[in-house]
Amino acid sequence: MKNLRKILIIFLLTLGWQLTVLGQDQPETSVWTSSRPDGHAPIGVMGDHMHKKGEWMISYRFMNMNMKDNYRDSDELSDAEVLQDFMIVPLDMTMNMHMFGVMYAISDKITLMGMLNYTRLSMDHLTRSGVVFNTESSSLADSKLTALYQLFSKNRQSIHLNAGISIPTGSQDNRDATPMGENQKLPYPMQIGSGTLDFLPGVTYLGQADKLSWGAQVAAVLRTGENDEGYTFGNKANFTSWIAYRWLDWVSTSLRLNGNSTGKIDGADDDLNPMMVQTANPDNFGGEQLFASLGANFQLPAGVFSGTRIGLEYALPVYQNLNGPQLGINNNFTLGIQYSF
Ligand SMILES: [Cu+2]
Repeated sequence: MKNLRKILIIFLLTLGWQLTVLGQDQPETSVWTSSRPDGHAPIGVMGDHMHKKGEWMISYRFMNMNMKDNYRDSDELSDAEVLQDFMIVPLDMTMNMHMFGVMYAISDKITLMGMLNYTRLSMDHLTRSGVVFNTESSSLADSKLTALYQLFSKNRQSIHLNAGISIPTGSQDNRDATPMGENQKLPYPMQIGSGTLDFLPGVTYLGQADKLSWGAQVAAVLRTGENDEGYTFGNKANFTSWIAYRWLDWVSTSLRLNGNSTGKIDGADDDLNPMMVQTANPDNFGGEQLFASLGANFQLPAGVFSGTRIGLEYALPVYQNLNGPQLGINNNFTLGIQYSF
């Protein structure tokens, strides 16, 4: 909780920084507008913007996340240290996600959003006897349906509520060959779906000046019930805030902070042996992380490419305090393309 407080303080400081920017230049319009490159948040933020009544948007995002090095609290552990307690140490993990999104505004105040996600995971391990092995899993992940409801839009600032659900379309019975044998149940981080119906509440704040823009979002993942394997992933709180600068009519760059706090796994999958490897122990999940990212948004010129945007974002961890041993995140890259009509 002490670290959660630290994340909150950083978040509030950046929000304060953003609000001081507010009075600096004179507005050319009085309402917040999405029709500028930074009219959409950095591409890693979901549900950041609304659409005008009758407008559609389709999007595709590719996300690559690399995990490396084991942590207990904020201390990095060597492979040998982890192998004192477990037969196997995870060395690194890669997550590749293909996310397909649709947005449609049923009114100026309500935008609906749906998201499908295909995920591929790969993890490398080392055993006490020195054998290196890899496991992989891939499937459709959980699907999301969200309604965005505008509460406020005045003086080039806007606030909307995010009300979403996550439908458990992802698998929790991924298997692969391990030194234990063929077709073994893979540990929790290699499972792609939560297996539970999850609620996704949030609030998003956006503001604009002539060259600058900023925003903040507080969001949560609240799990309900227990999945078929007998466990529930931890709830998650996420805080993010960003600032962007519009260099030209078609390009903006952004700086973003993103902090999260996640709980441990509740319950356990009886097919997994928690003594074998850290990733099979429900206690070695969750913690607090803070990331800083650099991003760029491009709004392609009118004509053939009218309504098309491209966004890039690269994030690095600033702080990680993990219930461990647990693999930390090394970097995260997102590339997205959006088309509105
Ligand atoms: Cu959109």
